[in-house]
Amino acid sequence: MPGFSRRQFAKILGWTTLGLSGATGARGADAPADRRREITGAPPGFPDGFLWGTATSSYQIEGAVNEDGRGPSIWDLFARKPGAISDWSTGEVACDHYHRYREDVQLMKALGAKTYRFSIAWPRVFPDGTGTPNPKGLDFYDRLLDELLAGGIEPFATLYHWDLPQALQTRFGGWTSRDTSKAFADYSAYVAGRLSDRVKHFFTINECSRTVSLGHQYGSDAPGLKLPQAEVNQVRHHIALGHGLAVQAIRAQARAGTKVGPAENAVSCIPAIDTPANVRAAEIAMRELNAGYLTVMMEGKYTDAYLAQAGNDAPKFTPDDLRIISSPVDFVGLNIYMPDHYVVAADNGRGFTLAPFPASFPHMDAPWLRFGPETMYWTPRHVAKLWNVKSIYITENGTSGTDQVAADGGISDLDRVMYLRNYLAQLQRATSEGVPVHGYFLWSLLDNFEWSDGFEKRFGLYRVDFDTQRRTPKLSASFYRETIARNAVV
Ligand code: GCO
Repeated sequence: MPGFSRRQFAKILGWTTLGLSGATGARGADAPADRRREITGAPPGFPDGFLWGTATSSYQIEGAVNEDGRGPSIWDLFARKPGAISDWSTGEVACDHYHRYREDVQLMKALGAKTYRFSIAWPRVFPDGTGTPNPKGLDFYDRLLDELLAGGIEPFATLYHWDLPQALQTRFGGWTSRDTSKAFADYSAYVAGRLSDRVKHFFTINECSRTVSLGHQYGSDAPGLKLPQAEVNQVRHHIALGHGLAVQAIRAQARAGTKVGPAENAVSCIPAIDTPANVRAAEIAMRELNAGYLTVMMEGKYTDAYLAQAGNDAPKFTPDDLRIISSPVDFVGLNIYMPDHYVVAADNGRGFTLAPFPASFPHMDAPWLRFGPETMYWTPRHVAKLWNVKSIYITENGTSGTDQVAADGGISDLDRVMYLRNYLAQLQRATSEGVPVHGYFLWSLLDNFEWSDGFEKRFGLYRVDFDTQRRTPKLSASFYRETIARNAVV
């Protein structure tokens, strides 16, 4: 290529320090941020100390549903209902992680991951939901934590990732009753008291919003209810209350320095075109459309518009409930997969309108999973700005794909690599502008039981053959290892 030095040429193509040298994987002191900028012109990557990890949840990977005194969860019963799961599977065995966790921690180490987000199965700890804890209920997590810490991987634990003890559903109607909010706080206090010697970060409830809508409104997730609107709103309130009570209970029981916050899939609102008026409109929309979740947790009140729209169906609550729900948190966890809305400023009393999606808007392997990487920039930016949040974790992000195993055994999941590269570039944009995102948990380490999609949707960096339980790294595992090693997307 006459006229260009190899380095200039690399810069034009956007190649990286590692691409130039042909090295694979090692970041080391020879690729500091300023050198990367000098060579590639790229932004300086992620902040030092950024926590890279993967995420999973108990019912989706553990299996062993009848071992060591575990009680049934609402998902055990729901998955057995004919037709509830598209391939008629259950999480009875899933990834058999309960027995293979040592191997799985090795997979995390092979990625160079610094952290891991997993969830604790409430029905292992309290098979009846409340009362006397199962003496063996935390043994598995004790072993897992020791293995993680020995491998230099920092554990982040979610207390509720939807596997409610069935006993509470039967006894109280689950989250339709505030007794479940209280039971959740008691369980959280017990777990935090026992595990906070090793777990320094707890997430209370994973995706309140999905458990409300799919579990209690549309019936496609456990417990499979289709409640009238007023009861749906009451369930939403009880779940938010459960979060707040758990925050307080953890603060009372855990060792000093333990941190706690929610892991929510906030409704994401993106300026349709990036103008100051649309950005402001997107912030207003973000606050309104999350009124029953993050907004009430952060502000301690339901917005006027939320209550007006709910009318007679508005949840019943006391001022004390709102104080509890808004107990101060140490961070906000955000599950970010797709853009929910593109927003345009409007002079309509609300301040915004939502632009309709054309049928041709791109999406990934699942119809719900729109491809809109900019949500990874705007969502944490809005959360930080609206509520002055000082610490954010991306608690989930990833995509399913139609992964195929080639004759040589390789899995060339280029669509997942493309998705991750673009979303992470937007996250890098956010952190380089000072949005306080401190870590990222890729969903997921392994292909797993994808709720009502059973094993038909695969989200893992590692393919799981569910007949043999063999794990095989996909191309995206190499991509993620490189990203972690460089602490940058280029
Ligand atoms: C959710 C859950 C995960 C899913 C993942 C992919 O957000 O639905 O937290 O359990 O498996 O999001 O759909």
